[in-house]
Amino acid sequence: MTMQDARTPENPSGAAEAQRKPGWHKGYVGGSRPDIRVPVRRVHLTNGQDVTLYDTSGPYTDPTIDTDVRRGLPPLRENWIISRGDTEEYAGRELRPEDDGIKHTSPRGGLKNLDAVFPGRPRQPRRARGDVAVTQLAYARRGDVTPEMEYVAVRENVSPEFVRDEIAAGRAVLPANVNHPESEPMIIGKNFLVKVNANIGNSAVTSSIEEEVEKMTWASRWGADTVMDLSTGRNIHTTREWVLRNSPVPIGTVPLYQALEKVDGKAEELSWEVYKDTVLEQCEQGVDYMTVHAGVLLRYVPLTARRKTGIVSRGGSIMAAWCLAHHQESFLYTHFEELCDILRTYDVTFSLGDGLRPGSIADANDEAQFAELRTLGELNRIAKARGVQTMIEGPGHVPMHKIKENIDLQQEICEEAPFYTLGPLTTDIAPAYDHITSGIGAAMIGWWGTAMLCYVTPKEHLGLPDRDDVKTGVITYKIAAHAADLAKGHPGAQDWDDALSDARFEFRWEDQFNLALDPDTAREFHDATLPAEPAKTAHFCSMCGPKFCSMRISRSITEQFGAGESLTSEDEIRDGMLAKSREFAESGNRVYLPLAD
Ligand code: IRN
Ligand code: FE2
Repeated sequence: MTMQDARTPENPSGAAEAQRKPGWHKGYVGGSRPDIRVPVRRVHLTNGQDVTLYDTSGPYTDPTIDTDVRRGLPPLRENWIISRGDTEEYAGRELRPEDDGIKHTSPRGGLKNLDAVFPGRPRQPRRARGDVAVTQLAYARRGDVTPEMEYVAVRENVSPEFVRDEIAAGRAVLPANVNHPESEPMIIGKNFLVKVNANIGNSAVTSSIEEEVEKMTWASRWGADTVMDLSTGRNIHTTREWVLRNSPVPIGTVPLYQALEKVDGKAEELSWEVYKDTVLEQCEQGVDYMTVHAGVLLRYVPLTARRKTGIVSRGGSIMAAWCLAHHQESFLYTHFEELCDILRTYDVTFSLGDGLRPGSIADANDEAQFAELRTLGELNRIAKARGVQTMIEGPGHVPMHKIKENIDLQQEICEEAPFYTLGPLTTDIAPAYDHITSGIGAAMIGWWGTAMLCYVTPKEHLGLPDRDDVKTGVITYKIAAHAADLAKGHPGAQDWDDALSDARFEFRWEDQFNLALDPDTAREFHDATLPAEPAKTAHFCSMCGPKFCSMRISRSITEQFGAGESLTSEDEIRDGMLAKSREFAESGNRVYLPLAD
């Protein structure tokens, strides 16, 4: 993107912004080989400096790449996957009408033209040659540094060997299905930047395929590091295909939801066969990680009976119903090893689901939740032994004083496997504001070691998020994640804050907007009270006006007494204030100050 190009990630068309210079452009940082080019966001400041930020927005913000949702993104990782020589193409599982949530009996059929599932380039699924692990975990344990590992090392500003060792230890995962070559490698682990996931998904009543693809690109544009497609109902297979082929971020799913569709929503009719078939379908499509609620055991279900809100996890309640109907341990638990052996031949990462997470403050950290956590610890060891990358989901509604205990236990029981947390929501009293009730918990748990935060939108408990809710959820969670990065002392995390603070202190309004997580809203709020263009260079904002602006006053004092000296004397401060007061009067009580340069 040139400096003249008005396209920005917030405004891909550039239409309305034609007059304004772009606040940032897409850049790339190279690796040891020409095909490792790590995207970054370079914010241009008016003082001539650049600030480089992590970028999740994918090729959509690179005007040199011609993106077309009907064709899909360029398969960035394809050569890396092929040249490892341990995978092969194969015919793949045959698609069936019910894959798209349409029953055999439906008079209108479904998936009528299978070629039309996705119009892009023809693609055959790929899997391991033989029953071996083609996972980043297996490579890391062998001592290999893959191009994917090097890519995330550049992204995170650490050494490739450090990335490899964290993956080998099971402390981090790099979700990268061999059938999702379009994805830009990223890493989830407590010794890396805290990541954010955004959920999308259609419902029976609303939302089209295009809308879901648009929600995915929208979420990654605002900083979502992964996206989960939680679609149910019609077009489920086709929607996922479009999302995957166009997604620069790893995609997660809950295969159980689709399996349930295939048995008409009757939990007791689920079986290992239906489930396994659905997992294979999604592995072949390229899903990078899957939530598996294998920790819900028959004997844990009664533990939820006296809870205030019982079982609130969708997957958890489906599995509890199955266990009770059959009076057996679930097929997810009894076939877990077989499931591992499937996932490792595609490099699909486990996200072991928290089916018994509390749904209210009253139920936090109870026996049901911790019993399941112990089982997840056991499953984590099995998955790791079979070469499958694994993270652990938690913990729902948890008040602030119980969060530390929760994550400490998870880290101990699951041998530091990445914790992937929903919130936690720290109070139940604010429906419509649960992005905030949960953002508080997310910041705390991120600080204490959560690797990825599952966003919560203002619509939580109330309805399906629309585009604005997705943005609000992502921004809220980026705040929590970054606050956690700062508290953890992640190297370089504070550079962003420092750049924004400098811009604020020096009254560089444009720089403040461009550095903001949400430049559009920051600019809009400012313009609502001070719409005139000169106000953006005026040395105050409308909050306290020219006279009482604390930044203005302390800046004047700094200028007067020199930045190095400490202002200990009250007299000096009062003198400074008096001088400024006189200066203001002498300048004719002028509201706008001319720019110094
Ligand atoms: C994350 C942590 N705990 C739960 N999650 C997310 O909740 C998970 O990643 C997935 O998006 C969703 C699964 O919800 P149920 O089926 O557990 O309610
Ligand atoms: Fe909830």
